[in-house]
Amino acid sequence: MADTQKQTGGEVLERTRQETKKPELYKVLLLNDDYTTMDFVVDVLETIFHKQPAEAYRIMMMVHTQGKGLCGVYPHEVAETKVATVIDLARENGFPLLAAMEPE
Ligand code: TYC
Repeated sequence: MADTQKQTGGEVLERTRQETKKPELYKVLLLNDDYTTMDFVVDVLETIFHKQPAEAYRIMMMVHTQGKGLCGVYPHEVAETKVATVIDLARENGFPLLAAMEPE
């Protein structure tokens, strides 16, 4: 018998646990540095995180002034891919920009 159901006389009494798990979510953050250009960070936020220009600029300035800023919240595998894509694109363009993920 499936462990999700209890039965008596062939009838289903109750479900004993949830069948669908909520995905664990992770924040993706950009970190400040002294060398990456502001324009490049805005471009990253628009292309990788699909932000509108004004929102991309706001997040970039948050990172610049506060040291880090939230780009989005994603399931684990998506967050990992975003971080890797940011770092790959930054290195291809000669910038030391860093991104990180942490549990929501
Ligand atoms: N501090 C950088 C500068 O003055 C700009 C910058 C913003 C860099 C955000 C990284 O995640 C960052 N050119």
